[in-house]
Amino acid sequence: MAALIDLDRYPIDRPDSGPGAALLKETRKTFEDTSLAVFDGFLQPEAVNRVVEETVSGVGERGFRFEGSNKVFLGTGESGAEGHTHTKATLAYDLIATDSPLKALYAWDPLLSFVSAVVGQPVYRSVDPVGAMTVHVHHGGDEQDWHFDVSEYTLVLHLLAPEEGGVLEYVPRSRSSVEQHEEALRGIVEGKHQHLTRELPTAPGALVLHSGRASLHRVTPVHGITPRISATLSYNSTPDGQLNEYTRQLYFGRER
Ligand SMILES: O=C(O)CCC(=O)C(=O)O
Ligand SMILES: [Fe+2]
Repeated sequence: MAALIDLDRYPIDRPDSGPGAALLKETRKTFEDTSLAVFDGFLQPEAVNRVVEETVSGVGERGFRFEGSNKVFLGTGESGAEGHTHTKATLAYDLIATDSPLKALYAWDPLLSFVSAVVGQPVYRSVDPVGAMTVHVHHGGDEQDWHFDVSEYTLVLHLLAPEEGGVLEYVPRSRSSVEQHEEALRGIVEGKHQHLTRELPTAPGALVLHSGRASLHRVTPVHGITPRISATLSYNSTPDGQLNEYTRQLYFGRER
């Protein structure tokens, strides 16, 4: 794993060691306060390059290009944030190479234990055959509009940064207020509540943990010739967590 992850900086495999325990303690606190945790330079540069290379060829051959708009509450068909679009190319889990570093990372139990310890409850990898872990490519002009995820927790790996844009905007634990007050959603979408919103530019090698089912988020429009590439690893607090057919059809062009 040391070839993939900077384990000196992030000793997630040694939670009982001094540095491992300190990292866990600090991350738990940050996640509790903000429902976010960001680890810059988590992936080794070599691993980042390898995944970018395999993605660029894979997406051309096997990727699915989605062009539409999100419904805010994914899977319910409910809308709310009109006027924004969602376009990107996605490589589904079953189309990512078996020997990809991404699959090794997702299968690595210390990472699962770390996520569980940070969020404060046992989590399970998604069992979705298509969407458990995916790679996303946003080209110039692409964006992903405001939404809540189907999955409870997500690890996002930043792999390639565009020249401009492609910022993850994230409104921590905003779901109940958005569900209860129509104007809360409108305010966020119209940028009136920017003080609530965290903004994370794409930083290749960074790992981001978020709770996307509880927190409204989006990826701002990408500009320039370099695409934005990211991977998402999904987790739930139940062992049977997966996407619904609506979401699979939307993002992968097939129901399973
Ligand atoms: O940063 C990304 O590419 C994915 C953003 C997102 O919607 C998510 O992680 O759920
Ligand atoms: Fe999301």
